[in-house]
Amino acid sequence: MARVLTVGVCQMGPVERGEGRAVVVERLLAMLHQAHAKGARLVVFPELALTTFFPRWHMEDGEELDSYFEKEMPSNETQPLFDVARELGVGFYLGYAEQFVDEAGKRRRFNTAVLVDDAGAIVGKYRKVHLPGHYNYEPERPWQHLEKGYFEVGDLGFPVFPAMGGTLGMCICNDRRWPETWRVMGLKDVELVMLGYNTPTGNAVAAESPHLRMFHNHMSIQAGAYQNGTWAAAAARCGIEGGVDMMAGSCIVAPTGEIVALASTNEDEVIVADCDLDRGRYIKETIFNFAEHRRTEHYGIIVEQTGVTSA
Ligand code: CDT
Repeated sequence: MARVLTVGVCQMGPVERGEGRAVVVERLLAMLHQAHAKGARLVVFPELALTTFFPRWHMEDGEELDSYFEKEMPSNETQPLFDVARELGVGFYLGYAEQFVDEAGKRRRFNTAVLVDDAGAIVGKYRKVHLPGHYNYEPERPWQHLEKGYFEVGDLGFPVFPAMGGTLGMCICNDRRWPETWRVMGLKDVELVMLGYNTPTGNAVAAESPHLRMFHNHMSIQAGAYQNGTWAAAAARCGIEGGVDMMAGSCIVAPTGEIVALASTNEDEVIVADCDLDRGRYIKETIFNFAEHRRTEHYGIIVEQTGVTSA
């Protein structure tokens, strides 16, 4: 019998600087209800979904920057998401800025996503590994991308979780462009990769058309899905936010690499697809049968070096 998980992707229009959590959570709840009405049992929200994409602004490490981080999950403000998830029986992926103090008394900050199941319990956590952008203010840029300055590199690897009847994995935005992200989860037999993204339609430092940037967005997700025989569900933040045009194009991709659901607007929108979690099995057993065909004796360089060397 087919293992069908109906998945919803909740694309979000802009959230402005300083906008409160309560308004954002109301929007997320409205989409959770819409997705449920369309039959979804699991939904994906964007990266840093609770606030504006604050790394586009340079902030001295003070009160404003601190205000974008969640000190607990759930909190008073986010608890309604967990309650409604339980009431409706709909799990969710939620991206947010995580802050805590570790055992050594050190403040830690990560770009994080949690997986909440249909009982409203956190069953998985992921911290973004591939942080794009730069560490310090760069005056020549039309907007900043200070993820490297504001977050630490994730320390949890790329775990997968048995949940919602399948094997589920997570990544965040820029991670989708790296084949290593997908292959590590592929080697753990992942069946659905969830991700949220905040991607400007323009390149801040080079000429690149919005069309090409959308092509790279979808190509990365489609290739990652196909080459690992997994579903992928990707939720965008879109529209003009903080004066920057953010890319839409939220999608659900089958293990064949085909886009089976695609957002058609530049604002809050829910798309849904029935995902047969066994759809990728034939891919995993034939063309990408890893045990049969991978040649790890030739792959050492992939983990031994980061940059390119010339002959
Ligand atoms: N949020 C995020 O990871 N965005 C990047 C754009 C980076 S441009 C410096 C992305 O890969 O979409």
